[in-house]
Amino acid sequence: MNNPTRYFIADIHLTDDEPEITAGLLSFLDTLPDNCELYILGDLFDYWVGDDVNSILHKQIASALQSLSNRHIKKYFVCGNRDFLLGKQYAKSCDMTLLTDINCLVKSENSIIFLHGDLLCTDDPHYQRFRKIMHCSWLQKLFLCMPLFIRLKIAIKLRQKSSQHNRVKSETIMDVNQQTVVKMMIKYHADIMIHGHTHKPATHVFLINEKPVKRIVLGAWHDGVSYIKQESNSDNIQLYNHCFK
Ligand code: LP5
Ligand code: MN
Repeated sequence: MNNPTRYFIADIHLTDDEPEITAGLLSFLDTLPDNCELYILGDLFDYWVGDDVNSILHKQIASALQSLSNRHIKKYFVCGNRDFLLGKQYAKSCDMTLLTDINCLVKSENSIIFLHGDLLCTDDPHYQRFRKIMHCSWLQKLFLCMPLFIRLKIAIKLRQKSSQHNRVKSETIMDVNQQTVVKMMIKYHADIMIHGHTHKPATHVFLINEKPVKRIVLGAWHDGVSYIKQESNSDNIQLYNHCFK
């Protein structure tokens, strides 16, 4: 069976305040070849407080993603720690499939596992506890019932708190835990792991049971494009980073 060419991106952090990032994403989408697949691994938006927001930015992105369907490009979305509330209604307006936190693409015997990446930061118990609370479905439902101005206030407060906390956390605490990576790769029989979140684009090669495996980390889009391309019907998978044109 023919596998399509696959593209992976994460951590675009779209916001009204940085139109050059939006423009960068829109031109990247234009360059995608027909019939490929696009996997968005979370933090597409800087924060998401509900599908009902309906801003110009949200509509512009939905329309750009939706129009990729005319070129038979399938879109998949894994939520990040900023946009975990992005729901079915918005996904439908983008003609994009919502995926679960951890996903596998099966190659011949092994697989590619992909996720946002925050689940791998297990040296940071404060964040993992915070994440569990944020993912409580009753709390999310309650939050989504609140008036928009209150939701926005809470999101801005959480962002401020997060920045304060991050300023005093060490780089190591905010990076992935290697044992967690290995455990997850073994569990999913993966020889390639793809994630974002840490904003540290790199390809790490290491051994699991004496077999070389790869962890490819996508970069954030603050200054340019970062994507992974897996060639159609091939094991060739590469990370690309370049400045916005
Ligand atoms: O996002 P980033 O890169 O700054 O840091 C992340 C972790 N921080 C977060 C928080 C998000 O940035 C906030 C997103 C808002 C989403 C919209 C609102 C939806 C609300 C839904 C309610 C159900 O994810 C950060 C990690 C870092 O990545 C690296 O991994 O360190 O983790 C933290 O900062 C968590 C703190 O360490 C602990 C929690 C502090 C929370 C304080 C609560 C204050 C309550 C105020 C409420 C009004
Ligand atoms: Mn993130």
